[in-house]
Amino acid sequence: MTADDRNAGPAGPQVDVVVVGAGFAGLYLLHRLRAEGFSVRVFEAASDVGGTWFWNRYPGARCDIPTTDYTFSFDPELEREWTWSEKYATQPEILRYLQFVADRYDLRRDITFDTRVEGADWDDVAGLWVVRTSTGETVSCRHYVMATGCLSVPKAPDIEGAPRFAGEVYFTSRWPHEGVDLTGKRVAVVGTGSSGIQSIPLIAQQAAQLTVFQRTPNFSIPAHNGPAPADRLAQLAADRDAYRTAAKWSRGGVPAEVTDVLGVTAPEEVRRERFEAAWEAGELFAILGVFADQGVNPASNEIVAEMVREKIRSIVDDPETAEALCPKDHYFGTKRPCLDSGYHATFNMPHVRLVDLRKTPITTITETGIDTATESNEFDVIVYATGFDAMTGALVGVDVTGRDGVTLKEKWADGPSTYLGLTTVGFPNFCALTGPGSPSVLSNMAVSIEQHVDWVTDCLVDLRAKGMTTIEPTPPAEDGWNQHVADCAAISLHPTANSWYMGANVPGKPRVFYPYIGGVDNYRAACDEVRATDYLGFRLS
Ligand code: FAD
Ligand code: N01
Repeated sequence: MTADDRNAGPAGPQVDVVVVGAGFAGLYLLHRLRAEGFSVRVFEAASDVGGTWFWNRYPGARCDIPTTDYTFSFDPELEREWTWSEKYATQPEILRYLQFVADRYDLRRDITFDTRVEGADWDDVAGLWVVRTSTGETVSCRHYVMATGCLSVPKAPDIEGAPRFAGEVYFTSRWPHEGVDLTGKRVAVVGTGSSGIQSIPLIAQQAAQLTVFQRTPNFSIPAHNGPAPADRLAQLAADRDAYRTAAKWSRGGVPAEVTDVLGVTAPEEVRRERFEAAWEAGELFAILGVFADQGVNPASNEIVAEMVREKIRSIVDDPETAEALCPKDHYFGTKRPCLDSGYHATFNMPHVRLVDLRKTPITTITETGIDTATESNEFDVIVYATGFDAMTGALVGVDVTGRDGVTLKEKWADGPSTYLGLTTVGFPNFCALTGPGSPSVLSNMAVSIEQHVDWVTDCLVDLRAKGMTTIEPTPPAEDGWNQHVADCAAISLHPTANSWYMGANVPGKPRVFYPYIGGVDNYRAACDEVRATDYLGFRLS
């Protein structure tokens, strides 16, 4: 691209690529595209880089994939320059890391902060996207990439009376940067997903009274946090490349044992031994892989689920509270299991109480507190840990208009439809990183993000080399991929749960299984094959 092109105005692209979002994905994409000589503008709604780790500053916020793996691997030098202090780093440390990455590669100079992308329109005649921002700026580009995150749009409070509460209100996903002093306060937490389960033990340390409003108990295992795992560090030290390659070709993006032990046929002592080892490891993919068949066979799944419930009953003193904390309405792993630090034991503290909303639902939030079917409670603070409009919220939240004036929101009204979880028919030169139909939230996102960024960048380099300017998937390729995504989900237990993976947490959201459950390894192979076959399933022009 020449300087003239860059300043060409509506008739020509001002930049090659506009990227939305400056989290893990947007940062690495900017770095790679720039290194390949593309001109790039990144727009970010926040005032700095970090994405998830910029916004989610609640007490106890940490990663749940070990830092040996939840980290960029594209540059061995970067890996040498950064040492993680813990197995599961806290939010401030992960944010510092992403800030360090931004500084190290001088990324901020191409990022416009405090700016939301509000719309993007495809101009079929010019073969360009025209991107509109909240500051009134309009930028035209050849390629438009949304690195807007799967868990970046908080779910709006959907509880009767919520706006009436006159006390302090906080969302875990938008925690104030200056922190919150809860000392001596009567605090309510609504929600017991990963955010609630991570924050509740720390909130309990400060609050005078803590009441946890639980609609669905979640499976949670102790993180056993501490120093970075010695075995993984040793493997990395011995052969970093081999370790990273193993991660790329694993099912979940973390090198992990693949077992052929079936829960239903294994002797009791083998079951127990395998479960206890996974419990002690405190790692997601260990507990999800106790048995080869736990993700597909209800009987095998129940063995793991009941062992987790036994642990909960052994930790929580009050039998009624313990039983209420035992998940029974979904199979283990069909909602993302949580990794906690003292969650269940928190309910043994005298000032902490669990309200089981299945027995006594919230009737309304009042000016002074929360009323349930049987009681009125007064609070100084309500904390909402109520989750996100996941996977598609940030994508359809922007007015993206493709060919023939069809918006992404209209096209996906009955659920997302993609080719490779990256692209969609009718939207040429458009990509959504870690979008629906890709392994994304079921995997170590650091690995999945690097894979998507590398594929997209390589694709743009290939297009340029061929003298092509436009790429769009074909309808049969998209139909085929959608079918494959649905088939993989259908043989698993996942679609049986009312999870955010199914869009079940947002009223009115289409109920389909959003991510691709076929594995990081198989997904990578599919993407590699498409590239090797000269972009089979795409129309290039
Ligand atoms: P994000 O980090 O979400 O960044 C997207 C950015 O896009 C945001 O900064 C947002 O402000 C911006 N944006 C969105 N829309 C617009 C717009 N229209 N205009 C301008 N800017 C916009 N994953 C793991 O693999 N392991 C973990 O341990 C893990 N822990 C997590 C803990 C929490 C609390 C949460 C919420 C998620 C966690 N995840 C984890 C998932 C996590 O989201 C990803 O790992 C990763 O950080 C996503 O990076 P991203 O760049 O794709 O998206
Ligand atoms: O959100 P969630 P989250 N009334 O949707 C409840 C990642 N993450 O922010 O299950 C009452 O899981 C809701 O109840 P129910 C991770 O991928 C990772 O906690 O719908 N309750 C549920 O209990 C995770 O999966 C970490 O019945 C209401 C909770 O709120 C994802 O982000 C940390 C309600 C929401 O749980 C989302 O996690 C944090 C209502 N009206 C996040 N509405 C790590 O540990 C909702 N709820 C790395």
